[in-house]
Amino acid sequence: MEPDQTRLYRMMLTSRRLEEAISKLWQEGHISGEMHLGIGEEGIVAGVVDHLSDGDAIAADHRSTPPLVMHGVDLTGIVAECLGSTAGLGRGLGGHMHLMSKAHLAASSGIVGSSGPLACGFALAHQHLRPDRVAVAFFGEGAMNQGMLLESLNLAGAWKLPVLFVCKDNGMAITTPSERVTSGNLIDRVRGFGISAVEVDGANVEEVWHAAGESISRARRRGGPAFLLASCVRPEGHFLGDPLLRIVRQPVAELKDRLGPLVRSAASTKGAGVGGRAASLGGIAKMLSKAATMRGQDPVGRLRKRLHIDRADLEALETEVDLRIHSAIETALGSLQEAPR
Ligand SMILES: Cc1ncc(C[n+]2csc(CCOP(=O)(O)OP(=O)(O)O)c2C)c(N)n1
Repeated sequence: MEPDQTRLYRMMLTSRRLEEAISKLWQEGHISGEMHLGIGEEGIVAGVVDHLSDGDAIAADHRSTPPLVMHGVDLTGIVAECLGSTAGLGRGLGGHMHLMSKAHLAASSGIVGSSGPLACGFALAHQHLRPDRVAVAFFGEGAMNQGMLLESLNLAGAWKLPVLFVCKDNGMAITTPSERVTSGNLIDRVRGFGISAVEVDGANVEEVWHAAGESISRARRRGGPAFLLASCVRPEGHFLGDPLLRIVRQPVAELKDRLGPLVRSAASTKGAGVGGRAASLGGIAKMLSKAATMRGQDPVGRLRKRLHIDRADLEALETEVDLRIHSAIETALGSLQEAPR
């Protein structure tokens, strides 16, 4: 069986356009605090969520907008929650890192690794109450070094819980390259728990779709948990306003005020030795060049090029998505006036 490319594209584009609109609201000062986007992860999320239906559960991380959007949660409720409006999914109390919808069995948390135990809880309930339903946990590769996630893998394996663990691997946990803090190989680590583990190109939604489909249908047949390691790149860095990316995009303007402190710290006799400082600067340079090469890996753009669809139908689809997003943003902003906190 092959995926419905147009449906996947609609899911991914809706999430992308909504997050772009949320990014604009953040830049304009409508949203306070940090803002983590899932831009760049849409191929992974769509390839998994397309297999879910009513009664299946989602446990998401701090980048929870894409899974909730693609699982059919109300767009206005999501935006309103980001804005802190009482019309939000959690009455504006949780913000973007704590999006949830009881009706969709979807919840998220900013505590790194917590989607593991949350998904296991959903899956344990499924085993007792909804035997053919599954739970999906989304998390970054940084979470793979969190105790609670490893405990979840262990229990899921021991109890044959119907969970799909989806690790979105961008190789970086804020500014820590994951390879520096991760021992061994993640696929081997997970197989050590007796769980089937597969590696996929997360920018190729069809590849994710096939791998996720197999794992999810096995879990539905009581075949136990599975793990997907899906690579991705995130063009907006860790959060909006990421200083490393600002330097890549506007080196002259951004380095103007930073050059002095950088030179002073390099010349200082205190702190790490010359070798240690050179290694840190090398690490930063590596991160910058990685950020600069992110553009060719866009899952949405890659799928658009492969779509078998008439030009007019594609334009109609994109216009429809834009109108939907526009309406959600306007309604969410309007809710601030109607019921201010
Ligand atoms: C338990 C816990 N420790 C630390 C943090 C701070 N923190 C927020 S995001 C993040 C990095 C997570 O990296 P990863 O899991 O790879 O996800 P990514 O942000 O790259 O998507 C950290 C350390 C946190 N929120 N929770």
